[in-house]
Amino acid sequence: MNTDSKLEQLSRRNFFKKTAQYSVGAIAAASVLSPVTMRADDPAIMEEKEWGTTLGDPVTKNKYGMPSVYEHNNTRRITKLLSSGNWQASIAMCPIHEQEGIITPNGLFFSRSHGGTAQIDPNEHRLMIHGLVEKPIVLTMDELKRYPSVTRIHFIECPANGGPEWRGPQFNSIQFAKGMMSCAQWTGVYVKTILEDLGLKPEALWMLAEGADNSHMGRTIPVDKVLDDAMIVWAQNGEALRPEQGYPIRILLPGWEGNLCVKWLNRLEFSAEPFYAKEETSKYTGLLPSGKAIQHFYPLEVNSIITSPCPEKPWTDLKKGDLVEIRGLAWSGQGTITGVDISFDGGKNFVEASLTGLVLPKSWTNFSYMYRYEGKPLLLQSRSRDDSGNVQPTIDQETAVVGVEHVYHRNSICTWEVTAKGEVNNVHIRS
Ligand SMILES: Nc1nc2c(c(=O)[nH]1)N[C@H]1C(S)=C(S)[C@@H](COP(=O)(O)O)O[C@H]1N2
Ligand SMILES: [Mo]
Repeated sequence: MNTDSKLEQLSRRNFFKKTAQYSVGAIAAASVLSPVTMRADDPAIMEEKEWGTTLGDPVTKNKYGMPSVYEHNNTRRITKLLSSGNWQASIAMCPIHEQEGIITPNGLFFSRSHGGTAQIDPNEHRLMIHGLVEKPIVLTMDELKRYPSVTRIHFIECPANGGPEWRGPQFNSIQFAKGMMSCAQWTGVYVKTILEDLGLKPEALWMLAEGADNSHMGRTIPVDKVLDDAMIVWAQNGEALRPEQGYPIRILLPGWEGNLCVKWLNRLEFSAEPFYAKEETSKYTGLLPSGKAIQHFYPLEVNSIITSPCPEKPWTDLKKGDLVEIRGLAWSGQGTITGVDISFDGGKNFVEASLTGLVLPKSWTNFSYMYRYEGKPLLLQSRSRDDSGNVQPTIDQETAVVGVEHVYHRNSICTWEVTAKGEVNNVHIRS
């Protein structure tokens, strides 16, 4: 059998399987989609507009291009509720409801720092690599960039993303409830490549990464992860890192807690024993209902969120019978997304969404489902799975294991309540 007919058979099989599962307002995959009402007599098409009758801006206007002024609402956002009393040790949340595709524009990447955004002169900056290596070294930024480079797409997520909501919804906003994450294409060098040159001693089991910013934030990372896929990155989406992301360099631990990805990186120290930075002994652990805590849990679990509709993108303009695309993001720090299911009734029944665009390990992945709007109240959910066999848990499943004092690593299924008017609210479903 040739590949084409095999594919055809497969898709037919999926088609029948899916149509059998379809419930409320679902669209058969083979039907012709016509999401807009046909209208060929819109007079706006005939109007002569100002931008068509006068000259546009000269190319000298923006040496560094900016978004259209009409996109002024698409910004990072801050709230006093998520700052520790000052705007230096704080967080600016990513507008993930405006996200198209899987690459977050650099100016919208979420930004979290403990001591403000350092403005570093790259000529003055150095990276020291020392401890249990044969050949300790201090590198300038130019020297670092002489090592062979790699380019990879990965998300960064603060493990506290969604953390304020363990006990119940706090924000009727996707940006504040889930915007402590972003995804970018990173360019840099694998730490293992540099270590081949420097020679890692066999006793080395841990690596301390430390930043040059005011917080001098340090995190200790198991050497296995370092030798797997840890990168020192200097570029983000085709240009130098932004200051907010750690210019001139940061460490990237794909799929692991965002706080391990030390920005403004200037020291890596290899050791036999973990050298815990002071915040690591009390913070970044997982408190369990028993009173015990998990000290080491670094990879972020399988997760997903519907970005359209959401509280910021309601369905209030839709009419009964309209076709609408449900869109969202799925990601896992433990592998590649293999599928996403959508529920309209708070998790009782599910149908399968399609994954659209690039499907990459430890990266955001887009999903889509065409839905016939019925103007009825819904409890919308997405549930993702990955190729390590993980399935996104319900709130009950998650809290049964980790309780509600846990703060970090919240990955349970989110629910949007869609009202009869098409408004969207952040709600929690518990049995
Ligand atoms: N040097 C340094 N690195 C740091 C931090 C910091 O305050 N200082 N914050 C960490 C935290 S808590 C997170 S979640 C990520 C956020 O990365 P971003 O600001 O690029 O989104 O950076 C981490 N790296
Ligand atoms: Mo964080």
